[in-house]
Amino acid sequence: MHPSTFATTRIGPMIRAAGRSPLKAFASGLLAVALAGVPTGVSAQFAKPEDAVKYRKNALFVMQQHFARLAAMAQGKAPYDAKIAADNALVVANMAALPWAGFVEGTDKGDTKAKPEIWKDRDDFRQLSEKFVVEVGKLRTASATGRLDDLKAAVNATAGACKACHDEYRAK
Ligand code: ASC
Repeated sequence: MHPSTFATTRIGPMIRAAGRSPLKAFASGLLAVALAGVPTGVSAQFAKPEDAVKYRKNALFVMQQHFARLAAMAQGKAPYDAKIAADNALVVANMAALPWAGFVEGTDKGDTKAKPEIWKDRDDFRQLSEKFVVEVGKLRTASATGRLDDLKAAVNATAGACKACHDEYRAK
């Protein structure tokens, strides 16, 4: 689904249906979009191969920055704060859907550590990315319990899913 279609279908009716307060309806529409997150069908289009490489690297980078905040809490390097944990896990969960579209055929060249094996073992790579997305979903749930032990377990499982893919498919 195109992002603008998504926004129109979600926010549009809410605004129109709101006789009493369009502003309130708009706010709740935005909230609905935020909670719904990135639509699972969304994927970027790339004008050139370098854009696909840049896209996946940047998506992974942003995701990592937010995962690092969770990892710091899990490792006792930052104070545990349930609200900050939940906020960061939400960003990670949304970002987790994005990088995979950037692994376009023929983009094992250039400024990338992606190994050619990704395109030889497509199914395995997809399974690892799907496993990762599942772990990130659990991470989001764990971040909302308010228990540091839950966060620790989910951070470890997620890091394991990161590593499983890196070990096979990312050059050193
Ligand atoms: C991180 C990070 C990764 C994973 C991986 C887990 O924080 O940037 O790539 O965890 O190191 O082994």
